[in-house]
Amino acid sequence: LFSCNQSRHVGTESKPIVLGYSQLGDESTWRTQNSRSIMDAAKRSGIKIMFDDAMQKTENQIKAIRSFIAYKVDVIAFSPLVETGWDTVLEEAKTAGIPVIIVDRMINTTDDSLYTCSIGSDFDLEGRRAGEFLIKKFHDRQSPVRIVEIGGTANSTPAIGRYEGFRSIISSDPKFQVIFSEDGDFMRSKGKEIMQKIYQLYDPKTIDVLYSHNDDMTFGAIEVMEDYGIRPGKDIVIISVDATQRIIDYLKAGKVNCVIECNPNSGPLVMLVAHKIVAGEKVEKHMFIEEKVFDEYTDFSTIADRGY
Ligand code: GYE
Repeated sequence: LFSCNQSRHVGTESKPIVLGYSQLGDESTWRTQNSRSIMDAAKRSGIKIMFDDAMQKTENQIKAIRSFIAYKVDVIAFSPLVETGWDTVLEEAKTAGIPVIIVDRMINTTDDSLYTCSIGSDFDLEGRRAGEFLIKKFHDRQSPVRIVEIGGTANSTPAIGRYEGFRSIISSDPKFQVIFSEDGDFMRSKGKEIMQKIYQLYDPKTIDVLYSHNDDMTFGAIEVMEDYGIRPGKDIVIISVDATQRIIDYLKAGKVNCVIECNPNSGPLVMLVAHKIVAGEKVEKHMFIEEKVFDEYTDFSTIADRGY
């Protein structure tokens, strides 16, 4: 059922920590890197990891967490697909006395005692940053700015934060009009499908901005633009989230205008926190990962290689 790394004895610990990790899927370049970061960091810090890929299904995540409980792992970590539906299984973990780390996305619960801590990004801030770029970019524009949005997985924390944070900024000026918004599940194929749908609904030349919740969907949408003879980054302003190497290449080539970084390399922090929890040390309840913005105003020579 699970892929396991080699167990190793480190320092004074007699037995390696066993960490059950439920990953939500492998829907994007970001996710592939995130899984790699977690596996690598586990190996490096001598943690034995039981890793399960839930293939974008909450039921599979719940099943995996239940097997971790049955196996009596030392720590459970998981990246929840959507925000709701976790209370029952987390109560089971709590009853079994197994600490839980929530990684990347968050859960929505009224009972904070169901998890030890969370490690992830500030998605609302990412959305606000996308909005701030538009304020700057269209500073001198009087006429309406027509925006289409391709969102992430419905009810997932990044989709909610990127949607709401963005609107909290652009709502300050009525010239910004989101004329279309649909969830593309963070997948390239859906980004492509949705962009095709948009171009059937609206004249491509009348759309000023694409705001896409991740790079994979952006690439799918760009394929459609090129089919229609629309020059990405020139005829239409593009904002993308994640900052994978390929999108940075597009930014440098002027095909994308703004990239909001979302950092997938949480592995080392997750392992550090797992070690602390097992050692009985106190950890912060919510830990946020630092992120940047890369846009057409950035000095490109300052952008380091992304590595994924
Ligand atoms: O932005 C997207 C991935 O949860 C932050 O999920 C993550 C998001 C990321 O599929 O590419």
